[in-house]
Amino acid sequence: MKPEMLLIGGATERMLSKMNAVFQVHMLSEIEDFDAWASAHAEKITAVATNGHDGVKPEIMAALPNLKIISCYGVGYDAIDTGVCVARGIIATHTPGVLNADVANLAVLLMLASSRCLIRDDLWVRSGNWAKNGNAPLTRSIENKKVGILGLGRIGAEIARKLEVFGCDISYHTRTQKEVAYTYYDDLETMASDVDYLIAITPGGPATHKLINREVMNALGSEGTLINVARGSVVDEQELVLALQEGRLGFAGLDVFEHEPNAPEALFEMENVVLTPHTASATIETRQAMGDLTVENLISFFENGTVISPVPECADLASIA
Ligand code: NAP
Ligand code: 8YV
Repeated sequence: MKPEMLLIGGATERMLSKMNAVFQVHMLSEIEDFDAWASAHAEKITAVATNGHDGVKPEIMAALPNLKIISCYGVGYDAIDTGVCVARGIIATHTPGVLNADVANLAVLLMLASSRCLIRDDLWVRSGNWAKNGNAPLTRSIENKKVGILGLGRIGAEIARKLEVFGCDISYHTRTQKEVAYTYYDDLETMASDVDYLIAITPGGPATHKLINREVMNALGSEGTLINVARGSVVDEQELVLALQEGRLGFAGLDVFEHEPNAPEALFEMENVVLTPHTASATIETRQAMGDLTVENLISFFENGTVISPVPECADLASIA
């Protein structure tokens, strides 16, 4: 008898074929009446696979009395209540490390695209503006600029390392100072007032909720650029729109938003803003590595009781599994 699992959200063909080989997979997207499905199957579900966006809703957690493992396709797991996991002895796993390079690449891409006005200049050529009106206005260089990174973990450190190539002067803000050569700020607003670019790459959740508020954006200023590859919740989005509209903040490169898949329409017309649809890790190579790790965590748990990459809150549970 294969163990039974619930798949929340999508999965690649590669993930599905590996999951189907080991598990009987129930797909939430195909369940029309959840309560009816739950009364027939919920007791047999011991595993859930999900992603950073969907997480596991409280009512689904509550409906699965024998859940033992939640495997998240993504490093950020703010949509999974780890307090409930620990209390119920459920191990949550995620996909740290394998996406660092591509997420960092998108942060650098957003910096370059916003400072070099990539979208405007692409349109300049396509629209015939070049031939009609001549050269596009000059843009700004990222060379030797001051960059403040909010969150210097696995990905933040990779962003810093990549920006060294551009001669950037790197500083960072985290709750605890790291053993690195970059300048540490224990106050985010002070760092924002000292830098040209502020890059957010922390986890989401209550501890980082709207850390980038009106004061921080004002401190970054009318020549400053905000890059957000963390979570929409880290930035006060209403204040972001106002700051850009009123010219208190100069530029923004945004991969994540408060109410995905929606982004504030006010941003759509802004030439000083570059938007991507939460695609920092969305390369074929990185998504394959994330998918493999997501499935390997599940299989490892059922084969030998261990997991490869538990979330920190569940590390103790994982070691006694
Ligand atoms: P990580 O290694 O755990 O690093 C998190 C960093 O954030 C640490 O330096 C941590 O330092 C800092 N931090 C946490 N809470 C903070 C707070 N309240 N104030 C200031 N700093 C805080 O995580 P990671 O692997 O780099 O991933 C970071 C996050 O990036 C993920 O959780 C996810 O939300 C986001 N992400 C987004 C995408 C995307 O597609 N856009 C892709 C991957 C990841 P301290 O603990 O010392 O504060
Ligand atoms: C994913 C992410 O796109 O890893 C993360 O935290 O935000 C992205 O890599 C997300 O998990 C949705 O699957």
